[in-house]
Amino acid sequence: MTAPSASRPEATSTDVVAEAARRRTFAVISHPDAGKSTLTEALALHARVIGQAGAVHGKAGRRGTVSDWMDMERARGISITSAALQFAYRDAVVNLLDTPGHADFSEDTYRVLTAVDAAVMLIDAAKGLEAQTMKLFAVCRHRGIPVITVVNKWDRPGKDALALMDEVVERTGLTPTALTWPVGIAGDFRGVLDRRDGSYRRFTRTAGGATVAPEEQLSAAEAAASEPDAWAQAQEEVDLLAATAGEHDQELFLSGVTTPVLFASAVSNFGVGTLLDVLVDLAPAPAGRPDADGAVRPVDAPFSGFVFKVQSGMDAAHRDRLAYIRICSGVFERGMVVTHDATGRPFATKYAQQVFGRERESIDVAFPGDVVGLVNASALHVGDTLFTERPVSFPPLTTFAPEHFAVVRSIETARHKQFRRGIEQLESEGVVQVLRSDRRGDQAPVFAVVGPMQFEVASHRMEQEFGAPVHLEPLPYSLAVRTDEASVARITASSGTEVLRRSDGELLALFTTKWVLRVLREGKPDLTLEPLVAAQLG
Ligand SMILES: Nc1nc2c(ncn2[C@@H]2O[C@H](COP(=O)(O)OP(=O)(O)OP(=O)(O)O)[C@@H](O)[C@H]2O)c(=O)[nH]1
Ligand SMILES: [Mg+2]
Repeated sequence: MTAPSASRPEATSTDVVAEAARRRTFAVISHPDAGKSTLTEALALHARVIGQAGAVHGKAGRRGTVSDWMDMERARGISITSAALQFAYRDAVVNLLDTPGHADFSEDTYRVLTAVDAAVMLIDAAKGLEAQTMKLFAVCRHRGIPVITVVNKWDRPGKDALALMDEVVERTGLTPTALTWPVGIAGDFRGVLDRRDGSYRRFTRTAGGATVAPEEQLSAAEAAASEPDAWAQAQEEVDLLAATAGEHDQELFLSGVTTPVLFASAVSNFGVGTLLDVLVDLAPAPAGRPDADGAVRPVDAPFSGFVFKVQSGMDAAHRDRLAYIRICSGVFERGMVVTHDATGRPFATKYAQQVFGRERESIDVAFPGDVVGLVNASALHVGDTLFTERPVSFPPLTTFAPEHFAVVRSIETARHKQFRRGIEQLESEGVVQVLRSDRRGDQAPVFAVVGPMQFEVASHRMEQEFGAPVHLEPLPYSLAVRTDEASVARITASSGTEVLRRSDGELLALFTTKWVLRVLREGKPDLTLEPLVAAQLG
């Protein structure tokens, strides 16, 4: 911790523990389009930090959610990059990260999942479990992240609620423990039966779902009188459920055996208040974090945190760059000097900000679980650790193996400086990986990405943000493996291959097909041809 100063007394260890205990840091995740950004906004609305949700929801005309701030996101109605929102609710401090659902941006989602203590998984009531849903459940299991499941869009015709629960059990292996149960079939959402006390929470629609939907709590007898059929059906289903699904058990939830389930309609703000309360009541507070050697740094250890995301272009007027830090231990005080593990150098944290979508304001103090933005911290890269006193390095973040490659050239040769700067920035944010070789030269580096939509984002940002319009020429490669200098000449002697150097120094051999790679491996078994990462989400 920093030395006590007259103006800002040092927080005691008890403060840190108590402050950490108030934090709830979680990601909202799902297959594309299940309603993450809409739910994010609805949660902020319920916490009364925004006055009105995006008025007109619906892809074409909606007014953009707070977390989808990029012009491309607003134009297309999808999330391209994750967004952080911090706000207070009840006695808690909520750090919410809205992630992009599209597989092409899954590396961003994956990084966010390294920085949270829990996840809210959305399932579209009409679609059930989809491809990305399955991958994300697997990532959460692998990382030991407890998941709260929300069946969303219950205001629209969809699947049967019991069938959805069966799907969860059969396909994820998790036991769903429904905390609420819908009253009214999908498409006729009247309210929920709260399984915790047997009461009925009746929702009232508001115009366009723009404001908090009033909720009344009725007893079972009152519910039976007011909605005889729908209530009876909900009761019947809940009885059936009791036979198969378990009750909530905090230990089993935290250890990833069960997932509490809630029913909601984010667009109408139904069930959102209950979710917020469940997050505060059940989601885990920050705990000590294992370092790269597996030793746990407890929350009351001296300050530590790591960078899980870098983003620029949030503020068109200032063109600044924000490094998002997840605080793991200790007290963060703006202005404190910390050590940057990658360089061993001191790093001054003069410009620290609390983030709310694209809005930001200066923050003076932060605690474990908090996400803090450091402005123009150009030395910081994704995965870097910052600490005070006792040194620590948290595990490096996995870089995904690219599967699409394109040569990038500046359309206007006079704008070479802007071209270089843009490429450097996109690379440092991890929007694309950049590969180079002597043969191709510095004017024509190669963008390497997990999914082709990353090309569109990169090309759009090169033009809009850096004033360097580019032309992308796709290359025929579809996979990359790690190699070494000694193998290069013999690899490139085969057709359908090329070796380039990534800016982190790694040599990557690219192949048109896995057959080309296999033939080479079999013919020349002594070559270094190693997978870049063991497994990936995407
Ligand atoms: N009917 C209905 N529509 C919803 C609900 N929640 C979200 N939507 C709509 O579904 C569409 C997608 O919503 P988003 O919140 O952008 O979905 P997302 O999961 O953030 O999408 P990506 O970030 O691109 O993966 C929008 O048109 C929303 O208005 C809901 O509860 N009911
Ligand atoms: Mg979104």
